[in-house]
Amino acid sequence: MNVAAIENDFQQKIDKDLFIEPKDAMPDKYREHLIRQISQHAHSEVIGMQPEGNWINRAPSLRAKQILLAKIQDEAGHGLYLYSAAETLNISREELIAQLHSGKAKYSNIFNYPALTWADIGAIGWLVDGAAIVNQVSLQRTSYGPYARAMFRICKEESFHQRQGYEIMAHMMNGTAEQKEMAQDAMNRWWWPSLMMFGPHDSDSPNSGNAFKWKIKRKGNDELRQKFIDKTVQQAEVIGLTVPDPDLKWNDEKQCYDYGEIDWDEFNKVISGNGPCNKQRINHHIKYHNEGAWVREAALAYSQKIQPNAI
Ligand code: FAQ
Repeated sequence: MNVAAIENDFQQKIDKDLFIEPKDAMPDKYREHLIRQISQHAHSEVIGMQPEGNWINRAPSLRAKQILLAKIQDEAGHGLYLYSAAETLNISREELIAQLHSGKAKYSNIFNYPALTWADIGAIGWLVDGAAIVNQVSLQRTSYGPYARAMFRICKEESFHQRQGYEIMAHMMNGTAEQKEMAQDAMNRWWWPSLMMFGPHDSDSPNSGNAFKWKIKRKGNDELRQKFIDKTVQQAEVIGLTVPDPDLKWNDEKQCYDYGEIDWDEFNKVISGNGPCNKQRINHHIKYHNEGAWVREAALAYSQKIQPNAI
């Protein structure tokens, strides 16, 4: 088949809402688009373990520590599902990690902020996982089969993550004046970066055109952000937290909240490597990746011993 015939056949499958599977013919640009998005998603899950990992030894109770440990392990598992999905597109794990280390591949803006207090662990679970779920539920219907299937498994776990974060915030808002202040301070610092997680406005989103044509994205950045705001503002009200946006107002006509302008200069600074923790996050990943080289070598040697013909 020539290139035009392959593209035609491929687009027909997409238009019929059929999944594209690894062995199906696909345009190079679709493959590259997916590698970019899925690998960035995988890197986000793994780098996202760092701000929370910093609190395992300081969790305020054994129960809190067990929950946090389980959540962070889930994030590692999400990274593994997603790296495996990306590898079906004919790129190796080593190449994916090299792209992360060189800065070619991005990861979510949100993980370049520090987790300063225990309330930040609540805010991360509630707001960051909450934003991630809204995005990932819509990706369950993405057109690439392995990515969509990974999303089903991930969404089930993310909803536990969101609830454990909300529980921490609710608990603190029921506590002393200092605890309430700590929870509000975490809300103030994590709210705007969480809104940025959905990416630039649709009008400034260069990847959205092809993403919609190929049904990689089912909903736009702005629609998902709005959905997140509408459900989260109500949750904040229930526990007495104030959303740090003076322009936030219910719009009766549109039946959703109007909100203030996002600081896109800050977003661009953070995603181009100049946020508060970018260097720390990547240096940490490089250090432990290098220290873990012997584990990868041992696992490879073992798999070759039991399966001598395996590559
Ligand atoms: N951060 O043209 P668009 C989680 C970049 S998982 C950094 O709109 P697209 C779970 C974008 O890559 C969180 N960069 O791009 C957890 C592009 O640059 P490029 C991760 C961003 O792909 C919780 C440029 O801006 N979730 O949190 C961001 O169509 C707690 C233009 O943007 C996913 O990755 C950003 N927020 O739409 C784990 C979901 N937004 O690549 C641990 C899957 C945009 O051309 C602890 N990804 N950029 O150089 C997606 O749905 C999409 O990729 C979007 C961006 C919506 C993020």
